[in-house]
Amino acid sequence: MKNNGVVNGVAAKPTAMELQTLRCEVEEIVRSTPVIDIHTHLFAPEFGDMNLFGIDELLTYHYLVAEMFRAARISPDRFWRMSKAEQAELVWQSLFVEKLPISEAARGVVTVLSALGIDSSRTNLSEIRDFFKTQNVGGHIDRILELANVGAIVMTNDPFDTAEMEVWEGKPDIDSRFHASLRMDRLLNNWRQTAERLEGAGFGVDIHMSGDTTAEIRRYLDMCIEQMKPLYMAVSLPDDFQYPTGDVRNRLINEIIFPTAREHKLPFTLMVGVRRGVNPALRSAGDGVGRADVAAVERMCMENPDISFLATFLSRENQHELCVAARKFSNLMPFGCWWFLNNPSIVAEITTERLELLGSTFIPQHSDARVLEQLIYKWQHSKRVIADCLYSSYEQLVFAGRMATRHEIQRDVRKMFSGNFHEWVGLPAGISDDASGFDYENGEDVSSYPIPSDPVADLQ
Ligand code: RAT
Ligand code: ZN
Repeated sequence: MKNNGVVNGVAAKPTAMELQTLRCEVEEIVRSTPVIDIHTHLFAPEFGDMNLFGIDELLTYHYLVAEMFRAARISPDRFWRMSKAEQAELVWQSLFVEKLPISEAARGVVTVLSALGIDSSRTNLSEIRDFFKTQNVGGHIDRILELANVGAIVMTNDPFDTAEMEVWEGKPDIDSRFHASLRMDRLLNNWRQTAERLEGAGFGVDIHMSGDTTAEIRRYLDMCIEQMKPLYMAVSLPDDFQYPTGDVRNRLINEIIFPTAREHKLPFTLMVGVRRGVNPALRSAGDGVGRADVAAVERMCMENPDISFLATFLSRENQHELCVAARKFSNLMPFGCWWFLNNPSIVAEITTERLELLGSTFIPQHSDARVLEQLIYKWQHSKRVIADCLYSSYEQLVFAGRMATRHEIQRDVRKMFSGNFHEWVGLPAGISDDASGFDYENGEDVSSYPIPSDPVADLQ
């Protein structure tokens, strides 16, 4: 295209071939750009049994358990009395054998198995189990990260979980691809029990937040931060969350979370709109969604301009408002298509909306993986959609009169898949590389990171 698409002041019409080339380029760049997965429930291998992988874990993922209850007529009571192996067999039978696995979570298992060379239509569950049994943990993690093209992972670390804290107290030498985040749910959503727990552990804490309570909780968190070196603090919040109010959660946020965020330069991540235990009998599969008030987050951003916030909302209805809020507050970073939104149709809608309102200044996705191999499908599926949305943006730009160069596309994609987060959390050199290896100052690729040839493409 001549003159960058503009001839005599009029945008030149691109040829079909030019658009096809652009499309291929965008798809290839999105596929081959490594991501920092900014929110997962995965654990580094040093956490032993908490590091979940393998077919039985994949099949008993709570997204699939919820779908199984619709497909198989079994009572929750009976299901929860089964062993994990029996539960996995029931999920396999009801969602993969008796039906085609067309839901997003079920298709995800098919994607994972295909990536590992297993044809799920011809292989029975015991053969699949044999495959996973023969994998060596270290090599398996490397292979999965390479297939998913994930360079770094942020775990969800609960400072109020006894088993997890025992691991941290042993000062493990954590696999450098895994980073911590400090999850505040038990503090902010379960204050009474957490206060009692801290009191039991010898901290001067009382449920009325009197005396030294604030200082004592801060002392505990400072110790955890010293141990875990988290990249951010995070909380999931209900759909009726409000700020500011005088309730205990608001007090804890103002008196503990914000001062801690300031002192340690930690962003605060808000995941808003979950309705926990809508159907408690389904346990972890029983949570639901509700439309939340984005203005509560706006007020937090407004009152705390020196704190960086990451935010994701669970309700589809909140997505547009979140984009508008981010336009008003540059200390707010929208991220991810969370949980019930992580379906191609909704990812497409949200990503397009964000590109239109925010350009490349957001983080399009996180995996929320709980089982290692889920990284493959969550990223492969999302990246396809994100590539489509990005291509549409660049195509419209061409029609407006500007062709994007390969370098410019790479710059955008790298920012969205790692650079924006990297900057947000101030990931210091040395903790981990920016997986993209991109030098934002000079616009050069200075990566020494081993970027797999084209792992996702190989799967398609
Ligand atoms: O997506 C999920 O797996 C949910 O169960 C939640 O864990 C959610 O992502 C959260 O972090 O609260
Ligand atoms: Zn999560």
